[in-house]
Amino acid sequence: MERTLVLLKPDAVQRGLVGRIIARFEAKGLHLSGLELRSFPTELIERHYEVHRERPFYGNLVAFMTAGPAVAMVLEGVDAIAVVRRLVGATNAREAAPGTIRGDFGMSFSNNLVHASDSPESAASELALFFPDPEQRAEWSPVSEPWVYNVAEELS
Ligand code: 3AN
Repeated sequence: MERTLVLLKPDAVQRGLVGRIIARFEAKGLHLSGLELRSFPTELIERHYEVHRERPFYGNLVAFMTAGPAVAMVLEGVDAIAVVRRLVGATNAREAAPGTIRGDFGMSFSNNLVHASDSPESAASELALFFPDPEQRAEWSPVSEPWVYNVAEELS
């Protein structure tokens, strides 16, 4: 099992899309092991987007991400990082493929609804940033797991 960090950005919260977006991840077969809605402090968002600090859109990105509450979640599944990235779609929501979350719900490059970790290294550091306390998470296995996966081939 792999874990990935997903953020539902303030536009997803303000537009009332939180439930529909989470439902897509759950329907796919991923399961939640952490979930929190709050207004994230500027310093945390700045650290999260540290790699973009020199880019021209950095200031707007931090302002947007701190303009209202957002949802942070931990999603688990086999190959969860790559699976979630494919469900989310391309960064520019106008160009994201129909069927992806950004492709179906977004029209913006900046206000693109979702963040998802893009590698095992970024997942590890982003999970440590947004879910530093083990008590923020719940370790559990869905009863559906042996039906979502082929146990002999994929979970052994
Ligand atoms: P992704 O979230 O698809 O991995 P990144 O990590 O390249 O995209 O960019 C982080 C965030 O910065 C994006 N989700 C988007 O909100 C914003 N962003 C990236 N590139 C641009 C750009 N050229 N103009 C405006 N915002 C951008």
